[in-house]
Amino acid sequence: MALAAAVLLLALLVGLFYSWLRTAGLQARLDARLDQAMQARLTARSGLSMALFLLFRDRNDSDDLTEDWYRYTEMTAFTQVPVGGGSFSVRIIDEAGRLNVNTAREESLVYLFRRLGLGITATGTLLGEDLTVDGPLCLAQRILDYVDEDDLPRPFGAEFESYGGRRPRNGRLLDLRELLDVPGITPGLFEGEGGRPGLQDLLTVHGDGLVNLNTARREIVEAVPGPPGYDEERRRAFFDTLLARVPIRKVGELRDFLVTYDPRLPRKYGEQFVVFSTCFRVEAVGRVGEVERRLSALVRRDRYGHCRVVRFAEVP
Ligand SMILES: [Ca+2]
Ligand SMILES: [Ca+2]
Repeated sequence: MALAAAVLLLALLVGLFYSWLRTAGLQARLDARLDQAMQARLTARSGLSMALFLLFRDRNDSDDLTEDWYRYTEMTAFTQVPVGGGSFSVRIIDEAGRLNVNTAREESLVYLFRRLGLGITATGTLLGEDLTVDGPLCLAQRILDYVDEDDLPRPFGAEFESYGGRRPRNGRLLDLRELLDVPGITPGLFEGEGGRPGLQDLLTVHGDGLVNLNTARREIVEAVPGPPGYDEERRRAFFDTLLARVPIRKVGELRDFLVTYDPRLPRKYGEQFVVFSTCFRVEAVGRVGEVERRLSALVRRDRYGHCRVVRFAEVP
């Protein structure tokens, strides 16, 4: 009897021991993963430090895509920078190379969306309307209704009654991802799909609304209202000549070009552009083993190169 009890007890102990071993192994794996996550986070921060250093070192009067801050960070997409047991890649995005959705005019958004073929055409019955009529116009008007303070929908727009209990922002956006609340704006439309850029590649909510000619893509430069009175052919010739001069190093150089090209061009047209930027977004990815951590930081830089991180977020 005593022997049987001892055998049973031994079997129980062995069982418990193996169970403990399994739990301990799992815990060790969890600890290792947490440790890797922490390292990946710190590695991403190294990417941010590199970006801040490059922006700080860049102290001339203009910003363009041939400069170190852009070239060196773009290279990390192909060749990651090793740090400790991991590596990072980092991007610096000039917010002045995009249209500011808080200040943009309807004609600018419509032009841009038409030019790039962005519109709500795949979700034809989302609001019970035929949205295949003019997707780019619908998209622009819905965005503008979301931002403007009133509750009066534009002909193809959407206000309170289209939000099903939620509300449009009816004010300046603080984060571009708020646009995902607008009916019809899908993650694909926001992030880009089918070889087309997404809203996140074209729009911003930061800055004063002036567009940096040196860093904006051609469609965005063309979307800035004007030059007034130009037909399509004349516009094309104008932008061909203007953009062939990029990078423009001084704002005076831009003014001189415009006056020489067409003395009748209103001064106000040229005043919508800049060649120097003060607001950048840094996106860094740290990788350790299989674990990846992302961060996004909004950086303001003054004329002397001093950089300030005004927003910082870990991207889930
Ligand atoms: Ca510069
Ligand atoms: Ca509104």
